[in-house]
Amino acid sequence: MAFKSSRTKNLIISAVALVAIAIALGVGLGVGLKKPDGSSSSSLTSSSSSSSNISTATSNATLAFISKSDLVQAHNFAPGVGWNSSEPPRTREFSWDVEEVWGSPGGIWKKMIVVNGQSPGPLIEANLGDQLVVHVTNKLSNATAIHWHGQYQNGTNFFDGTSAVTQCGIPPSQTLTYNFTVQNVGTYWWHGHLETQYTDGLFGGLVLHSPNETASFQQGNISTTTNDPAYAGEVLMLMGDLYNTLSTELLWRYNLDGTGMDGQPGDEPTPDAGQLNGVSQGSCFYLPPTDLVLPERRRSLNSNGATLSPLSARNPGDETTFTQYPGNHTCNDNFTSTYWNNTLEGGKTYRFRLVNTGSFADVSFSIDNHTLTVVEADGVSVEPVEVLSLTMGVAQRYSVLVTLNQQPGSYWMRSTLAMDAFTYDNPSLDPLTLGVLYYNGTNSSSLPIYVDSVSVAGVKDSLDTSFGGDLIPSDKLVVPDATKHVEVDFSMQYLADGRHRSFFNNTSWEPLAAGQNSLFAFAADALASPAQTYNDASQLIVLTQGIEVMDLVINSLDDGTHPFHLHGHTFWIVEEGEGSYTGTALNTTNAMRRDTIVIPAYSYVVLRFVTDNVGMWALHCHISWHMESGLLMQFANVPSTASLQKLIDDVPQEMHDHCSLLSQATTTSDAVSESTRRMPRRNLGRVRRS
Ligand SMILES: [Cu+2]
Repeated sequence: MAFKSSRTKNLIISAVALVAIAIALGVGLGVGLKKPDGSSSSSLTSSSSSSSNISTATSNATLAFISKSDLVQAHNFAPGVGWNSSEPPRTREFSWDVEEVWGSPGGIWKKMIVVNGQSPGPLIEANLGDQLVVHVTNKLSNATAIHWHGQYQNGTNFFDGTSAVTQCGIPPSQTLTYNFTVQNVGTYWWHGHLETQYTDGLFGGLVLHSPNETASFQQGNISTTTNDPAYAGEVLMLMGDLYNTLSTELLWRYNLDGTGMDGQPGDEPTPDAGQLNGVSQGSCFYLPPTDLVLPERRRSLNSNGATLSPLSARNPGDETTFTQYPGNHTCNDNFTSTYWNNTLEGGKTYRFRLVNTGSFADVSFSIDNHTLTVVEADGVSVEPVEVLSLTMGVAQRYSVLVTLNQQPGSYWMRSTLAMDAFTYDNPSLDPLTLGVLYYNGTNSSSLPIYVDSVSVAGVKDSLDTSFGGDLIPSDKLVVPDATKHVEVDFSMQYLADGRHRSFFNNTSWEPLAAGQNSLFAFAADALASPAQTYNDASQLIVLTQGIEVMDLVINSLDDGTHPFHLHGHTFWIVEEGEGSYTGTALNTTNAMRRDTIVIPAYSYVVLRFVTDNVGMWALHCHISWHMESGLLMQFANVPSTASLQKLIDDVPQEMHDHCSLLSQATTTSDAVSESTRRMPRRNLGRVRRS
């Protein structure tokens, strides 16, 4: 749910100016808001409709503080170095500890969820056909699950990592070994898929190489001779929005009856900053207004942060002042604004792999004075198109080739959050996050000068990602004719009791009770009685027996844009238009394929996919707040009873054990958040928002 708000450039300019001043001063200035009265500090834990609250079950004193540089220090953002993409398939094994720490990626200390002390977490890089074995040990106080975005997981649906859909979650202090074959190539990412955990830092890159990777891009005059590699190296760019408040607190507030974030439940939390490979220019100039009770907050917004008082001296991690919602926020006084940067060789061409790892906002990317040649979208190679910038919805990816053909020097890389979906202003937010591209031999302590965007003849200002636009797959598959048609509407509504929820048709998804997941539950039912349908107040499951070619129509009845992701499949986009679908002829010529599509307001799309991948696959909006308010449905593919039986037989015993542990925890301890995850079923009489 989002209102288009018109914004002046003044806000942006003033925010840029503030950051510039911060950089000039070279310090993170701590200014703060008044301490809240604390009267509602117990609301989160006492609310039956709350999501998990990490802070209740872990003593803050036990959490480590990770410095900003350490968070990203060990990360590899240069995939492909010394990589052999044509070696025989092999097993690649990783051991991950998922843990909660205090971090300050945006200048303010917040609880984060990290892997091996890093956010973004470790890069996984592999070749087609490799076996990925990832031992994930959960050191959180809540369950967790890791999703491998865009992976087909054909035959291993239970390793898709979608909590309450394909697994029960990894209980605290338990380990799950994800073990699957790489069946995709291109640019992907992995992220937590339990509630909004990835919003707090639980994500990383997943780069999957094709044996003939460079050859596939030797077209469109990118390479002068067929023997030249199409690119000299790769750069991974994970970018997106950043929140300085723990996401479970924001989620609780987002859905809160009567008040929401800004007086309106369902108005999404406006981010506090952007990040580029974990580095942000977020600062402590203005603390998030989530500290405030509503009237106070509105005043603070109206005054545009003019009446800020200095941050009182508090120690981060101090239990008495720094725990639960509404909580206080403490500036990391050692925070200095920096830029993610890298140095590349002039005259050469590089493949930049761009990923929107955010939770809400679209992101635009550009490099001053340089042309981006788009060659991949969501793992699908596309005919090269030259642009100056492109915009990614949450969870979308692109590869662009960039030739360093300018004067040696330094150039800004710009990652800009789209603000048009934000329902209220956040004065601390600068939507622009900068990185620096240095030509080899340039003084890497000098920053680029600001330049105006320059038009280049024959180069489009921005990538047209709409239907019939710039994206044409370079591998033109024959699109099979549809054999099955399913139509769903989605909307965001208020229940009769005032709560805000999101719906597919009449279903607002809620995770099954702790210790359950729909794959295991469905499979048992389906094997016993294959003809069942599944559609109730909290689970909308489209069951397909046999292999069909599905046309899925999604009609948006909402005024915002939504990035929808289908697990386990790459779909063809065979139609898109305004309003709801009325049976318009479909266009399959050169239909683009991808796994995440942004659906504009009050529009429809028709997605075609083959239901040959056995298991339970989520389709959901990738905006964290929307999925968690119910915008998720599922496809149960049963190509054959035998394939489903085999899938269930292959489920590792530890996954069943984890379900048992979580259901036992529910009955014995309130400290485990699973016990409060399930919202009480209520009458779903709804009122359409006007
Ligand atoms: Cu959405």
